[in-house]
Amino acid sequence: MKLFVMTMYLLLAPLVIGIRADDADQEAKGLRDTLGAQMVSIGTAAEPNPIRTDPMYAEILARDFNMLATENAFKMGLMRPTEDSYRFEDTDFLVDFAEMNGMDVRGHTLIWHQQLPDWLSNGTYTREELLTIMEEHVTTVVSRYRGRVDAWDVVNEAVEGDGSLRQSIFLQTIGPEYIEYAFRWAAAADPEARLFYNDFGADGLGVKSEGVYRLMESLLAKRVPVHGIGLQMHTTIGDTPDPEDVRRNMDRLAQLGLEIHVTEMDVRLNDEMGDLDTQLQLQAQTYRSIAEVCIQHPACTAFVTWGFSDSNYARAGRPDTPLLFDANYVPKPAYWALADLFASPVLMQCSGQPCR
Ligand code: 9MR
Repeated sequence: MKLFVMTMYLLLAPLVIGIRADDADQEAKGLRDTLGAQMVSIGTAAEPNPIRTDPMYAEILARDFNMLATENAFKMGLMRPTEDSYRFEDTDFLVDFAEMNGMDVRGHTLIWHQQLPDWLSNGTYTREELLTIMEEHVTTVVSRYRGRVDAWDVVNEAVEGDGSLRQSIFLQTIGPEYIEYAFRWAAAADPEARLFYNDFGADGLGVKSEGVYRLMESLLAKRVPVHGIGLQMHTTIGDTPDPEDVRRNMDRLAQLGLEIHVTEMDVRLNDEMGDLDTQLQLQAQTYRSIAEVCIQHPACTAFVTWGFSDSNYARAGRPDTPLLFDANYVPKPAYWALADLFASPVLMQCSGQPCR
């Protein structure tokens, strides 16, 4: 028996080692280098603590991605312990890390109705007072990182599922103008930064994406400095937007002159869709099909996943397995699907148009 196993090992070893060598080459290279010629950034959301404490996390982050989206660190609830103070340790750390590793930064996010500090959500403010708080916040944060944060999610998730504006503290206290104020203050604080509106559930076509489109149209008609739109792309296998609808949505947003980022892609599994292997293959296909739409679209300049490891601790405690690496940082089929797509020579031809 032992002899049989040894013989089989010797016969198969070159094959096995050969496959591993290819995989190892890709892993050593990283997605960002494979994608290089496609002129699309490949990003992921990241947290400061895993970078500080887990060398493997930091290594993969810098090896595979050339854009770092701040998952939580810029949110007001973390940044503003009191009305008079700012906490910049984590954002400084993330921006430094990105710079040291040749990564662009997506600053997420300046104005959002969630993760607000208690002093703000429990306070009672007049319209003028809340405008002053917003102006001070946007101006202070954007000025501090002027020239270092490449793209800001200036306003996040301001539209409801039915396409109307969300009834947030900002809308109720200030009115719909809070959105344009935020963009104008951000532009004044860093005229070079790319300023984005970011939302979920508006990736393909439908009532919400129609509402988001109309919001963008009206902001641009008022010459509000909004440069881009973030399609978050939180999905579940079996319930993902049709890639052709995403393409059509990108087309109309691009016609408004907007740049497009896929900003928070993750793909949750669903046990109703088959055994684990089947689900992982569907997950891989979903990542690939959306990334392909982005790469092929002239206006889509970044493809960003919402974290990269399924490890609970690396994902701020969210118990899903929707990302490119498993909890032990082993690349999943989704990783290989992206690597294969990014290496595809066909896509590098830029579809007969000038390469971006
Ligand atoms: O990933 C973020 C998680 O760690 C936070 O607890 C959560 C708080 O609401 O926010 C998550 O990120 C969200 C992002 O900021 C905006 N779009 C939806 C994201 C996933 O929930």
